[in-house]
Amino acid sequence: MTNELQVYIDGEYYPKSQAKISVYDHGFLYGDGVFEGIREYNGAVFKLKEHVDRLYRSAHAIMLQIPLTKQEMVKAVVETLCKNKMKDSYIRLIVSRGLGDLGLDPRKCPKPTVIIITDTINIRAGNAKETGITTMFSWVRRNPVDATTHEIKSLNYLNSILAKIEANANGVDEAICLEPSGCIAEGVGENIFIVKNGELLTPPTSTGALAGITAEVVSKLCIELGLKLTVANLTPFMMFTADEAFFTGTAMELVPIREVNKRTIGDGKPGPVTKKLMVGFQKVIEDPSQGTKI
Ligand code: PXG
Repeated sequence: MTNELQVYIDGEYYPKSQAKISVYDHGFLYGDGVFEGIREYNGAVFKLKEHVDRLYRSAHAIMLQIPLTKQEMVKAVVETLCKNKMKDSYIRLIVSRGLGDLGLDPRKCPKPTVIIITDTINIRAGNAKETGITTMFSWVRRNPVDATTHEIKSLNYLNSILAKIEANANGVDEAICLEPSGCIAEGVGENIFIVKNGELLTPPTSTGALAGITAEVVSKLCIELGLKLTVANLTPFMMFTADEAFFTGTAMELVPIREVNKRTIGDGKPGPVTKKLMVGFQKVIEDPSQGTKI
């Protein structure tokens, strides 16, 4: 039990094996809560402010009052990382509605539960960055924007999980989710970009996609590198006939897509625009000024 990772729950630290919450927590009973996934690179938390801001926006949208100020949340994240002596980690912030009874009424939950996990994540196949990954359009449509939209980073991820199950069942690396009218929204936990004639295209958040922080980094990189990026509705046909495509996300980082529903994208190899952005992205994450030093 020595050297076990310590998990923050409501201001106290518990060893990973003892870090538990009540079965009456509405995060567990109803998926009522919000979360963030953040990376720490070489002792600096990447875009911590942006992730904390998004956490509070998600909470605001579900009328959940986080019992810490943003500054206190940042301090708690840094303290948890220091306690675990971590330099490269994956940080999971979770704020659930908290302990209640078996009725779904959030008013039954007087105090939200705040959890900070600092661990590692690996969702990519070993050589995904070199070879690219295979994908498929899932039959599971993204929830409409006037339902449990993925614009909110909520604890309701069954929509993404159903799509992921479909990819797994078909022996494909990742699923792509379409929005109700059939345009492309995003991956299960990644934003998506395509390249056509040297220019980039990505879907708007009105497809119910999350406004990704990695996608934002990539759009800034496009400006720096003089690449044209347009936010536009993308049809499955546009994806089939793209020259290049890639996913962005905190966990996935920037990963080329080489196939969609058995159609090869471009020549099936990471293309020049994707490669250029991957090099640029690596530089950004290695730049300590982009992160919060712990
Ligand atoms: N779309 C959705 C639905 C997400 O959940 C992204 C896009 C990418 O956003 P960022 O800000 O990370 O660039 C996400 C991110 C996990 C996990 O298991 C969570 C995400 C991605 C991958 C894994 O914690 N969410």
